[in-house]
Amino acid sequence: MTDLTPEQALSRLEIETPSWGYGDSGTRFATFQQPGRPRDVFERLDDAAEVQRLTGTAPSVALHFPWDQVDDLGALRAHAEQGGLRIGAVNPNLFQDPDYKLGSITHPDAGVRRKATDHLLECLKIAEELGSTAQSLWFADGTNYPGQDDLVGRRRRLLECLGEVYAALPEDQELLVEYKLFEPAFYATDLADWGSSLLVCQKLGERARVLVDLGHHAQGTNVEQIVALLGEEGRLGGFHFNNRKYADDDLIVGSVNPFELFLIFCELAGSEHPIPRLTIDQAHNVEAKVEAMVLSVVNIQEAYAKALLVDRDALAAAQAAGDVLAGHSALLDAYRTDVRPLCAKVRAGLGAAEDPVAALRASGYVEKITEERGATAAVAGGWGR
Ligand code: RM4
Ligand code: MN
Ligand code: MN
Repeated sequence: MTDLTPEQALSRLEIETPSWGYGDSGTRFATFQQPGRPRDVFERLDDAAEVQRLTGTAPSVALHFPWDQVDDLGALRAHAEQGGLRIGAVNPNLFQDPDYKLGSITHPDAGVRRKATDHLLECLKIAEELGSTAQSLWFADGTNYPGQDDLVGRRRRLLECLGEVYAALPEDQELLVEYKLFEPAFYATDLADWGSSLLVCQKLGERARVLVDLGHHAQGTNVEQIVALLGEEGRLGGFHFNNRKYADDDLIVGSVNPFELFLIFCELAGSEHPIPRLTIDQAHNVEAKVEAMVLSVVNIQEAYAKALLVDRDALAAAQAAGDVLAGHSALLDAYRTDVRPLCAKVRAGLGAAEDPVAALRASGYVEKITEERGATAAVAGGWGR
């Protein structure tokens, strides 16, 4: 738990935004291109820099490879730094190449596993060049039918490949291992839950930790309890923030279930461990992308602000006395506080906007990028670009 005042703690909050959250994304059915959408990773960084300018709390950008591949990584890094940004986690993409139809690091064919492992190894080098300190791994690997492949065999292949990657992991990088209940595989996902990721991390070593994506659980799962347990084990590597109603909906964080977000931050704010890497992982399919990102950052700021206001002494006293509803009230009192003035003050202190959404709308930024980058293209594009 922090000794800082809520204002000081809030000023230090850092959210990583995802390059792929600025580019095109779609559903299984369609991708609707937006006017002013970035045409390449440099323009995605420009949008991220605008989000940082408005919020003061989004100083790093997670990248996805090969979506964000460029010939000159040095130029990419310099472009980020010119925009006041750092490169955040590197996310290797092992789910779009046709070779990965039946899996990547779990694939029954050793040649495909080699190719997948080589991409992971290449991403270690990419991260070094970009000054990134994390590999954020999500695997689409899984099977659709009972009998399609051997479950134990797949597990062994996964561990063998990740063992090779971990052995090559530079000292200043960590490995974040994400899990997801289902999709794209529907019968058995190889890393389906926090337990299967945690076991992998424990086998690999101390710099391997679990990444929690809020949209990757069964309905009703108590995510804040997962956060508490992983934190206690020292294995909470970070988050992919978003919100969901049904599955991995990738909606704006805090839009559907702000109370869950608050409870997650209560665990983080009350923990003895430092706040882990906080990344947004969203797909803005129909909403304005830059504004959606700004709103996401603001929602996270507000959830954290409320969590920092929890009267911890009152909470502990109520819990020790077995006073169920006094403990519950300690949380509700904080949750019901209007923290918008506090967040506005903190942002102003950071040189950002008191009201970032209003400031974005007034700034003409979206009109400017629409003018520069062109309006909607006629042909629908792919994901992440
Ligand atoms: C997955 C998962 C990954 C993200 C991709 C785009 O569902 O959340 O973290 O990189 O989507
Ligand atoms: Mn994710
Ligand atoms: Mn996801």
